[in-house]
Amino acid sequence: MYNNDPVIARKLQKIGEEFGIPGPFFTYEEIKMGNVNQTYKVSYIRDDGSGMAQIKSYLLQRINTYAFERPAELMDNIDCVTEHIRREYPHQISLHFHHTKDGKNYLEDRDGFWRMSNYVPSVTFDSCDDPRVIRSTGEAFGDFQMMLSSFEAERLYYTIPDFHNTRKRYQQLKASIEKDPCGRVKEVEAEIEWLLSVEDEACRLTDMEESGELPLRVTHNDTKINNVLFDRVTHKPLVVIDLDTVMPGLVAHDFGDAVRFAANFVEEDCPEFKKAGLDLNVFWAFTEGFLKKTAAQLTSNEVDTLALGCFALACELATRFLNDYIKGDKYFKIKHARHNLERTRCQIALAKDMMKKMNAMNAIVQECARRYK
Ligand code: GN1
Ligand code: MG
Repeated sequence: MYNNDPVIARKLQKIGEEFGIPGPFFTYEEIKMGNVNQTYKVSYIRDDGSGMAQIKSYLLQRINTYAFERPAELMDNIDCVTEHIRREYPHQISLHFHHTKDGKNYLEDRDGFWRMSNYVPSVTFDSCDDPRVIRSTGEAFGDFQMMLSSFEAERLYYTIPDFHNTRKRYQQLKASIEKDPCGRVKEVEAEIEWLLSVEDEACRLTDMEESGELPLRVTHNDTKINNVLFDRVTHKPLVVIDLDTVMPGLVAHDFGDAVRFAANFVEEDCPEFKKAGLDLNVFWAFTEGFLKKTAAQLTSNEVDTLALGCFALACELATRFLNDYIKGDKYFKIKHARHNLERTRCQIALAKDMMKKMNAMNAIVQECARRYK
C-alpha cells in the first residue's frame, strides 16, 4: 500500500470524484486477474458512525476498447442484466455501478473508458481441485444462466460480435497466417497444422447453432472459475462477475469455457504445456453442479453438445491466442514475449486430451442429466 504510485493514485482519486465518491482516498491496488481489462481496488477512509475510521473499497476498471469497440453498449447490457437479477432475485448479491453527475454508469476521459462498482469482500480461485468448490462453481454458472432465462435476449447488444463463432475465429486466424505481420508463422507451423486438422470438429457446435438446432439463451460467455466470487470463510459462491460478454449464446459455450479453464491439470498459461489435460474428477464435479441447476430446462440436443462444447472452446481459445501471437500480441495482456504462444500450446494439449476422453465426458454428462432432469 505504501508503494502506490502518486500519479496513478491521483488519477484514480480524480475518477472516483467524477463518480461521486468523496475522499479521503486511502490506497489503490491493481488486481492482475483479467486478461483484457485493467482493474484496481481503490480504498477510502470513512467514519464508521462512531468517529472511528474504517476502510471502504470499490472496484475501478478501465475497459479495453481494443477488445470492446462500443463500451457504452456493454454498460447498457450490464445495467439491464443486473437490474433484472435484482428485481427477480432480490436476495442475490449483485454488482452496482456508480453514476457520474451526468447520469452515466461510465466515464470517458483521455485515458480511457472507466467504470466503478461496489467491492464484494471475497476470495477467487484461478485453479482449484476441491470438488466442493468446483461443484459450487458449476451451480453458480448454472444458476446465473437460469436467472436470465426469463430475460429477453433481444434487449442485449452484441458487445463482441461473433464472440463464440468458432468458424469466424478460424477465418481470422487464417487471415493472420496469410499476412504474417511479425514473421512468427514459421515458428508455429506445428500448432497451425494441428488446429486446422480438427477445424470441422471444433466448429461443429457453431455449425449446429447456425442451422438452428440449438436454442439461443442469454449466456455469460466468459465462465472462468475466477469470475465467481466466493465467501472467504465458507467458500460458498456469492456472485458471478465480469458481465462484459453477457449476450445471446449457447449453453455449451458457458459449460465448455468453464471446463476448459477449471478442469485443466495446469493453469491456462502453464509453460510446461505437456502437463495440460482434462482432470475428469474436476469435470465430474463441475458437471454435477451445472446440471443440478440446469438439467430440468435443457433440451436433449443441448445436453448432447456439452462435452463437444469443451473441445470446441479449447480449440477456439487456441486459435484466439495463436492469432494474437501472430499479430503481435494486440488483444490479450501478456507478461512475456511468448505468453500467447504458451497459452496456445496449453489449449492444444488440453484439446488433444479431451479428444481421448470424449466418451467418458459424454457418459458423465448423460448420467448427471438423467439424475437432475
Ligand atoms: C479474456 O479478461 P478475461 O480474463 O476476463 C477473454 C476471454 C478468454 C480469457 C482467456 C472479452 O477474459 O474470452 O477466455 O481472456 N475475454 C474477452 O483467459 O475476450
Ligand atoms: Mg472477461
